[in-house]
Amino acid sequence: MECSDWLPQGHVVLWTRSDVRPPSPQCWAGVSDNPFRQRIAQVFSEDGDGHMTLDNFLDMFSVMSEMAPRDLKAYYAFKIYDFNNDDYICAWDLEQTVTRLTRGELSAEEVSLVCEKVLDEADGDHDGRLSLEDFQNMILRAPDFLSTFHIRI
Ligand SMILES: [Ca+2]
Ligand SMILES: [Ca+2]
Repeated sequence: MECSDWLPQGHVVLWTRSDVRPPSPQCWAGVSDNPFRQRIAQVFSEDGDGHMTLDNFLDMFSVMSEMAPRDLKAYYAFKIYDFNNDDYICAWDLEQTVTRLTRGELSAEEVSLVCEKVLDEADGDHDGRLSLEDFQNMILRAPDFLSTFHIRI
């Protein structure tokens, strides 16, 4: 399993500590093949820059585990999709999200159509952007959302 293409340099060695059990290969596969891996690293790193400490790693893998409560996963998924870190998912954030999810297979018009539709359906208070509450309600209505969006957290 090749992880060095997304791991912050110099941090891989931490897993050689005997008191830390490395995540399963399946878990690594989910992250290293994830179009959001850069965002995930930013969200879980203390400096917001993708430089993760051992604690940050452990947090990340506990959120990604099957056992993590859905609300916790939703909270981190929200942070990951909030690209400009203003605590709302606006149309622009959604465009970044959809573009990554579809791995560039949609045209710009198709991407904005999808974003409009998501906003339309999920923007409960009609302020044109998704708050964490809007986002959580959307996930409640569509429980498959997190897995559909290829984020195994
Ligand atoms: Ca935002
Ligand atoms: Ca809203």
